[in-house]
Amino acid sequence: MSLEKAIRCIRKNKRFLITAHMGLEGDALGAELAFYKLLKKLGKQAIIVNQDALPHSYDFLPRINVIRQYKKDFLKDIKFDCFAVLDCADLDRAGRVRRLNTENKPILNIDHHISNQRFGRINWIEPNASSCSEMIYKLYKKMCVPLDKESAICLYVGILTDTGSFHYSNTHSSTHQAAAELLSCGVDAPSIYRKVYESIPLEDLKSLSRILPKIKCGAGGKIAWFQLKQNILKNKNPCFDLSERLLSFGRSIKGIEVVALFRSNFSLRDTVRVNLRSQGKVDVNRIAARFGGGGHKTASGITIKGEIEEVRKKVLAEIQKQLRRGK
Ligand SMILES: [Mn+2]
Repeated sequence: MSLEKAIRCIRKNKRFLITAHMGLEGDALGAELAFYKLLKKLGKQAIIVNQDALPHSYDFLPRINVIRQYKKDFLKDIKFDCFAVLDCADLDRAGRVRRLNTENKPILNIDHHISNQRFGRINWIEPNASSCSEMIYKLYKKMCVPLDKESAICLYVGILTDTGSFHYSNTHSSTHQAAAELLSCGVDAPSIYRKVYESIPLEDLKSLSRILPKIKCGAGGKIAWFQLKQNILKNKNPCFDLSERLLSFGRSIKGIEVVALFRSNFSLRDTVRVNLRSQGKVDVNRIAARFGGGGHKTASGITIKGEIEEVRKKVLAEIQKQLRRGK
């Protein structure tokens, strides 16, 4: 089984570079930090490097300051034997960090996206896991590494955010079992919830109220979408973290099957970032795959080259096609 292979890889190697996908969120950060901690407990060396800056909303995660941001020419002297990529369906999602693997060190690919491209030397992929964090939890158990409060907080945040607080269809009994044990390690669930979901800066709430009226609906009320030009966001903050909010507002509309969010990309010019969410009838991983993206059946993402208007039309047409097929 690939979990065993992952464990062998961890035991065999000494120095690890850990990374996750661009557009950092709870699962990527939680899994990275808990994996880092596990390696440290096993007496290994580890460093976490991401392309993107840390979103301030996760400042409360224990040891978040060990995470470093990629810079050109940096880390030239840092040696590692294993390049661990977490929560990435394909290696491109790691962004420029992949350039650090100049010596082609073996890649350990740990992920739960059904669309995972198996780009690693070792691929431990569990499409049924709620989150990458739940997989790292499994790693702690399998390797008999004791959980402490800090890693428990990180893992809990990853599971919480990737399951939309335990209500998406990726929430299984194993997910609750993992969460239960994390709580017994001292995680304070109400305080974590408050930090993750009820700490919106007033400015962000105001921009949310400006963006919400821009919602559009189509296909007889089955598709909702937002199209955001860069200039709608007051501060061109690449850590803009309201997309998840917009998507969940979209999902909560009566009768909606698919929600799409189209954004001009900040870090990559002339591209559009598309996020898709489905209530289950439409497989949005399949839609994303048509445009070179991927993810899960009910949540996926794509980066598409082109002008936002034209990208929106193409993607919406594909969603409608799938909707008709699903009838
Ligand atoms: Mn994830």
